[in-house]
Amino acid sequence: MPTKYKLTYFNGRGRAELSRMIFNAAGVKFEDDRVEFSQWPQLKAGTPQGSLPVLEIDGKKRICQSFAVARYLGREFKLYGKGNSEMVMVDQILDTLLDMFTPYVTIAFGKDSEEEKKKKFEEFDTNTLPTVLGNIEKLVAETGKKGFAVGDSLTVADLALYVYLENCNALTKVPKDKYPGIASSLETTAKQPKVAAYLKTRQQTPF
Ligand SMILES: N[C@@H](CCC(=O)N[C@@H](CS)C(=O)NCC(=O)O)C(=O)O
Repeated sequence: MPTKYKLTYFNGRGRAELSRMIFNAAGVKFEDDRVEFSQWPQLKAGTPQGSLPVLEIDGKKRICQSFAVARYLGREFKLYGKGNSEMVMVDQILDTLLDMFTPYVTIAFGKDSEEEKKKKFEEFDTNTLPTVLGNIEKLVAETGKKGFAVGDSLTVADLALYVYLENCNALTKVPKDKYPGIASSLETTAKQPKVAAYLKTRQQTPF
């Protein structure tokens, strides 16, 4: 019997989209369980850490923390690099993306006025984004080949670059002359047949 996966999250890309992309890139079926905000107060206490996403495996084992879930799936489906030296490159790219996503979420979901948020997003685009892209570009230059971020085949690093740049409204803010490795990874990832099919048919949500 194939393993039964259920991924529970809200109806948005957010912190679950990387795992959804991994399932789709690997061609592995899963239940894409999306809960309404109105259901959440009743469900919260029953989750391992009071937060989503949660991955349930065969109706028993439950895993929380979005990056732990993505890493688990990436390793299960052989999308996490070949050997420890590629795996640590994938890890570094994922953790560097958090250096960008964490401040972005703080602005987007913070209590500032719209005017204040606009200023903070400008500051994000001027400082945070180029710093993170510069750091990731150096990592990609170390081991990326054939348009992939790490090694010579698709990994969770490529999928995470696509998902988290999209989440930070930055997919179009990666000029090829400045960040050739990242720009190539984004292009190569979107062209993978299973990923392309998913991107075409997935639910469209604002976040
Ligand atoms: N570090 C956690 C953060 C999880 C998290 O904050 N999830 C949010 C949605 S993006 C949530 O569950 N919010 C509802 C709540 O905290 O009650 C992860 O990456 O999974």
